[in-house]
Amino acid sequence: MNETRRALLAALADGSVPGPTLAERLGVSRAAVWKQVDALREEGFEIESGDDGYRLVGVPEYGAAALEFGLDAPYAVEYHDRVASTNDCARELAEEGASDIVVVADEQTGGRGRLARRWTAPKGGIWASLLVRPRRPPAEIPLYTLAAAVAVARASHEVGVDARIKWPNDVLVVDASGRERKLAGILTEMEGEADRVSWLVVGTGVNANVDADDLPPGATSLRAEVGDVDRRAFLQRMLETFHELTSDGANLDRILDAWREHAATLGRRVRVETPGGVIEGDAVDVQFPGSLVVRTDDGEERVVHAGDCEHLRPA
Ligand code: BT5
Repeated sequence: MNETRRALLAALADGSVPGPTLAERLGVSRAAVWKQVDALREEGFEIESGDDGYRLVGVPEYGAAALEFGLDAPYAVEYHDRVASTNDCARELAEEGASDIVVVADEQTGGRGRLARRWTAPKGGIWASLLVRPRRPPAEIPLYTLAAAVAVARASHEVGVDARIKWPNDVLVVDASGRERKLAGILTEMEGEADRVSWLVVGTGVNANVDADDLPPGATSLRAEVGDVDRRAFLQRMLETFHELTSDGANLDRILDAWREHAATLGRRVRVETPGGVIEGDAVDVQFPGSLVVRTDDGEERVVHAGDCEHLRPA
């Protein structure tokens, strides 16, 4: 969105404003104000013009301008109806030098999971990849992935879905019989040198307003759990939580506390496939920078940095 349009929306957020006042505040001509009002109407904003000036009466359901409007986090939005993978778009933007931008799509035709797995991403989901450049060493990046999982869990709670996190970053819904279904997944990609990240892309996929039948077996959606949600509000909430947990100067340890609050894995018997072999035992904690602590049957505590985790029934 261009700066004038953004400023215009911000000015209209508080109520009616006469055209001349808008022109003055924005430092543009009255004709330029009309032009931007027209452009906003075309994007789906409902703006009435009456005796007391212009008034914003409706915000579009989804899209770049809708997502940026009222977002309490310093991210710009790039929106596509359909794209291969929002992570690929965000990587391209990274290579062009961009930052603090989230690429959002209604549908992905080549969605990616971790380790070259496929991610099914039909229309109606929340498919979003945030590009940031944290001034942190690459070793701390797992914390950012955990923060994204916390962001999904919190936004889910707000729409009435008791979502829990499976280490490191699958978001699940557990039913009364203990069966787990995957609601969301996160794919983090980065480039950097040993002591500093150059760019980081956190790609989050949430099965939002999607039929469970259109997803792989073992998946669920917000629609299946509670009915359709306001994707704009949900994604804004996610971005705000992520920013709050990771903004520069923030104490990154609190990400771990927030993660523990929503964890499904802690206290469970787990089997983790790591690059170095399989580890089985009880998951006792998560520790900086996002590693899982597993107590094996011989009483030893193993610290697992990466791997695929399976929840087992209690031994
Ligand atoms: C993940 O991988 O869970 C990471 C998914 C990240 C998706 C987002 S969407 C926005 C951004 N753009 C992208 O291209 N990707 C990111 P992983 O832990 O490897 O899980 C992948 C596995 O989950 C697959 O092998 C399937 O078994 C299952 N799966 C695929 N699509 C799913 C879906 N929509 N919901 C639930 N499970 C799914």
